[in-house]
Amino acid sequence: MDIARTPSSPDGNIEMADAAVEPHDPPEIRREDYRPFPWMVPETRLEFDLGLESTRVRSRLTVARNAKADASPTIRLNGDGLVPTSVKVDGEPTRAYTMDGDDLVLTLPGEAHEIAIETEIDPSSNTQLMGLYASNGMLCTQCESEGFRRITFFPDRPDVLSTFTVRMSGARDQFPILLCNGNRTDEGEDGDTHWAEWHDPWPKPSYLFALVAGDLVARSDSFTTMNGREVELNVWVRDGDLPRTEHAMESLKRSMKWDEEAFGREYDLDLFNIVAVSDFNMGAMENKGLNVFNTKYVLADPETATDGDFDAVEGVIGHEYFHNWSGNRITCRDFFQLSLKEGFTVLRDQLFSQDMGSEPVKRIEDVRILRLAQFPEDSGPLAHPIRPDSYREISNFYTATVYNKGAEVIRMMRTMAGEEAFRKGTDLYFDRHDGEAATCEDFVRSIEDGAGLDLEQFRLWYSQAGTPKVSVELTHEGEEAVLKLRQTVPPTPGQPDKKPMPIPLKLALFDQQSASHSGEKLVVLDTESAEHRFDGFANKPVLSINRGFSAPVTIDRAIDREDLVFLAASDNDPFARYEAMQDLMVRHLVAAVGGKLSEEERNRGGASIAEAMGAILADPDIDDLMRGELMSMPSQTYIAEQMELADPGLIHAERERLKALIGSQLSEPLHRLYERAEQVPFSLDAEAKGARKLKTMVLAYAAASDPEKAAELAAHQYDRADNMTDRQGALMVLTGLEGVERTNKLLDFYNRYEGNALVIDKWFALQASSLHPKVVEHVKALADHPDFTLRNPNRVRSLYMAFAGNPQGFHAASGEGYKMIGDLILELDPINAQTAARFVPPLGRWRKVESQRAALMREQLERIAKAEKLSRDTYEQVSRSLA
Ligand code: 0A1
Ligand code: ZN
Repeated sequence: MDIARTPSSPDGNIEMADAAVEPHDPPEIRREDYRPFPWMVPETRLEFDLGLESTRVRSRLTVARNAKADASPTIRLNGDGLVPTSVKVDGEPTRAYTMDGDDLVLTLPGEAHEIAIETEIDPSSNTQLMGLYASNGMLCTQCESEGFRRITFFPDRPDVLSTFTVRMSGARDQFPILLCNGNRTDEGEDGDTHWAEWHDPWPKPSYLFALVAGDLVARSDSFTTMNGREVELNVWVRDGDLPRTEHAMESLKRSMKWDEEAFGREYDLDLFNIVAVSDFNMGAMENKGLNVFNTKYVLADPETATDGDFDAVEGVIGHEYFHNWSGNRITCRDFFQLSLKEGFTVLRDQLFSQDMGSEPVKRIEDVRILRLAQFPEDSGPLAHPIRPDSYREISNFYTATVYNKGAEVIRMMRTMAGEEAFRKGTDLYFDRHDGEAATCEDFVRSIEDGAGLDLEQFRLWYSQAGTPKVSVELTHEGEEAVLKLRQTVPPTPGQPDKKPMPIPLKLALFDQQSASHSGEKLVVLDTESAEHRFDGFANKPVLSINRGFSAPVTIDRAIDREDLVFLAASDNDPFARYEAMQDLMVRHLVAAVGGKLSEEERNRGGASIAEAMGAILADPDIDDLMRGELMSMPSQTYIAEQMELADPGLIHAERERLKALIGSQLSEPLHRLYERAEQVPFSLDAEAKGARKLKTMVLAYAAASDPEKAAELAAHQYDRADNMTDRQGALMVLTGLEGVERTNKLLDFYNRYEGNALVIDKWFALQASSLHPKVVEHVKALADHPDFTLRNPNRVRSLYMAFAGNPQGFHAASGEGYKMIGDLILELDPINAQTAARFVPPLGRWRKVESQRAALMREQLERIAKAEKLSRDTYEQVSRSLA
């Protein structure tokens, strides 16, 4: 087997012990091998002659020896698939360089030199969407993590910071808009071509470089910063998309204001540009002063975007903007420190969204994402600490662990310090490390010093993988409540033994009669086991623990069902109420799937869950957005996580059965709720959003209990919808049902939105994630649809990621679902390795699945591993999944 990319020195900042490596075994890069780069690059000048098929790049780097590094006469400039057409040192052409794999290595005699290199690239054939590529006739870049080396030779590592000046020229009619980082300093025309010169005054690593050239139009606005700096804001899109940019612009202004208020961070250029592109591997990218976004996170209007889409746009705009400080002003020393910028920035975007909308609902959503994406990662073959120790391909480490668990880890520091002290810690961090390429350790030390917190043992959260489990037991003796806690951190690949970690648990002890408690407490469990005594309880209180999800752990609590019902109805912490409802359902489902309940017990258990939910439907003190959360059932993935070995077919069947039981027992109040919600006119305020959430929730329960009635209601909702939330919700339910309305509405939806790529993505995703028993056949047919293409990551994800997350299809007992994903990975790998590798983890969970399916999943991994050529991305994920 061969690999598509050369293995030598995939990351220049870590010196390789041995460059001659087997091509089918790409080298492992280790964090502990970090060495500072021997050279500094104070100035970088780039000139681009732009063309879709051929772009010429001339670079001029001033380099000087780095006194803080071991001296070396050679300088390694990373490249990826580049051929130098000219190399000069101090103005003199030279042939005295060597190619080491894809890298260009020069020997430099003096203390400081100028290196000039020319390359020529073909953006139109760049299907990996890394480096400079063409998308819909425009040119754009993606450089994180190692894309800059596909544009020109450079020390492509985050600890080499340089000041960039860029001149770009191209055909005026083809590329009327020319954008780059920083400020535009000059522009001009030369016949049919025009040019622009840009200068970014802030030194930055190459991964933050960006360039965009194309036929774009902007929504423009301005923002005045807290110190009176006037900033020009633009959201650039293709003609026709302009009406859908208002929400993005408003979100940007809210982000700028919020970062000043919440973290004291002010924007530092006179211009901030956002560009939307339709071919993009991820969500968006924080390039200095020129954020590049997937269209999915920019374009939104009520007709084509759901409430969830609106929230996502706001969150991602915030996330990228917040990177200007947590990521750009302070960047990462190496990519092992990725969580330094990503974990912190996710926390910042979560807090922003909490402040813009409903705090408890946002918290529940974030915990749901963590459980859906990160918990399975942490309990599987790809588990890694938030600061990994090694990698073969860094693109594989843009994970839920680095991002979402990383955010939870910093959130715990905030919880332990308190908000005010935490802010002192972040102020100190921004102050101390401004302009540097920092480490996670730098961050922790700043919080320690600024907040006055001892985080010595807490650092284990950065080095140990795996989700800790906390066993909880509450007993009552005399007037005392005794709380016994015990933690275990499960073994993960390469980490068989773990040390106890500090786990901050917010808790309250409820008096059942008065449904009140005498104040929330914070207990930090930092030993394997601990006991806490609480005085003054004549009767045994009810324990509410891990309130607000204060720690990213699983709680195994010995608690009566009645107490859970009490908490679901009466806890004053909305998250704890949600958790109690989830717990009630998870316990029931795990017992039912495990064959531990008789028919009668299953019905009785289901009936009592429905009763608890009935109380939630009737509670006048909850808003509808929260009600929707309390009504939602635990995901199939989360239920499977609670079991040693999961049978996806059985879990699905039991979950549907419980849904049907709730739907029929609560049919009347659910329909009353629906009728009430139907009266609320469209708006983007919380009340109307809550009403829309309830309507689709009711339809989903009805679809399980009374499919005919549900189809009728859903068809009606679809027809009278004046917004995408209602229309998509109705179509989601119909897509899972049999019948003529399914066909009609799917056809109508397609015809209505043909040509709108983001909505057609929804059309694919709805069918691929549907509960319909023939979903496998549907997805096969959709793969042959003329609108399907492997070249567009959004389209690939809308069909196949939706399918891989659909237990009905992916886990079909025949193994067909696994084979479809296996086929996809093999076909996509040479086109877009990064996206292909993201489909490996679903197959990698085979160890947690019953033996017959597990064998079929493994078979696909083995088939992929045997492929003649495989990217480093896919190779790493497959080999780790099989190990
Ligand atoms: N730093 C970005 C994520 C990102 C990473 C890699 C990319 O390459 C395809 C693109 C974006 C963020 O956290 O938003
Ligand atoms: Zn980020």
